[in-house]
Amino acid sequence: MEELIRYFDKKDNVSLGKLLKEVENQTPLSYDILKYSSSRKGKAHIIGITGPPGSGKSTLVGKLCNKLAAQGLMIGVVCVDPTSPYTKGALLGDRIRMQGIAKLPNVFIKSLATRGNLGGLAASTADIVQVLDAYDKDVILIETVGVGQIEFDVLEVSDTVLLVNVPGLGDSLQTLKAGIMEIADIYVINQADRPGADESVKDLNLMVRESGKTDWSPPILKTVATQEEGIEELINQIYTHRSYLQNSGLWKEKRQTRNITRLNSMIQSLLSQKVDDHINTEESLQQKIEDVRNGKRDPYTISHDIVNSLVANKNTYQYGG
Ligand SMILES: Nc1nc2c(ncn2[C@@H]2O[C@H](COP(=O)(O)OP(=O)(O)OP(=O)(O)O)[C@@H](O)[C@H]2O)c(=O)[nH]1
Ligand SMILES: [Mg+2]
Repeated sequence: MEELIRYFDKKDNVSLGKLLKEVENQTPLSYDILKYSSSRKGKAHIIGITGPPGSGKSTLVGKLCNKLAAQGLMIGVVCVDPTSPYTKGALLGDRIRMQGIAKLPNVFIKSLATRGNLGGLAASTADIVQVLDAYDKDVILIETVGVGQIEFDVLEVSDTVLLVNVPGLGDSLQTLKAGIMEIADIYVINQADRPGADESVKDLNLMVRESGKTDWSPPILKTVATQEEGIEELINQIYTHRSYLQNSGLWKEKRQTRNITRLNSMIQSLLSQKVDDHINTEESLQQKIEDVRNGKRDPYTISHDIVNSLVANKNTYQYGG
């Protein structure tokens, strides 16, 4: 543990990289890293950036990083690379790197692969963000493509969600999952140098006003990421949203909710591990399981039997961690 704490205190990108690698690979050490990092209350503003492939998320992240880094902020970037058949996302991290931000000393970039499992990444993204937060980052930017469950999981860990679209919304809106519209706190029409940007802003305005239920009315901004146009205004709106969260109490509430979500998911995973161990070691269960396999007994009854026998054995299955 002392050595871990030293790593945390070093505050350099090499040590941070090592800690994150352990967490990403879920090594035995990752448990201690997460335990310790959750005890260090971070201050990071967590920003999720989502939207259809090619809308300019990485370019925007690069420009945001440049400006925020120039303000002296410590920044963490997480690129979620969905190795899904829908996207060519394996290059996300590289594209951000190409924006030149990897050279900035106060910007740290972490690419995460999904191991081909939609949604399977969720816990790990939250873990990575937690470690970055504990490592005193001021801002954490998470880029994810607008596809499937991963996106919702990633956005759940975000304080502020940016939805990046391109002009010609009619088409791109259809590629977005239902529900994603309501998650966004700031709408960006990027590539506003292309025709139709104003119409898209109008269309979005209608949609957003229809679904508006909270005190926050999401702004709709135009940007040309490649030309660095509209980035200042975007940063202003990000800060405005942060103030809104803090003043309304939502900032605190989101963190409390995440703590409970984490508690629940840890309980689930510990329990499921216990059940697996129990099934593998309890001789008396093997015949019952075989009977379920052969259709002689039903899984409804036997699942209860297994859980009941685990509970009856609870003293021999205490958790030592
Ligand atoms: N014309 C124009 N092109 C842009 C703008 N912003 C980004 N691009 C270009 O659009 C392409 C895609 O940009 P990325 O930043 O990689 O988009 P992305 O959303 O990260 O893409 P994925 O990660 O693949 O989903 C690149 O060729 C960019 O140079 C813009 O404002 N105007
Ligand atoms: Mg990208």
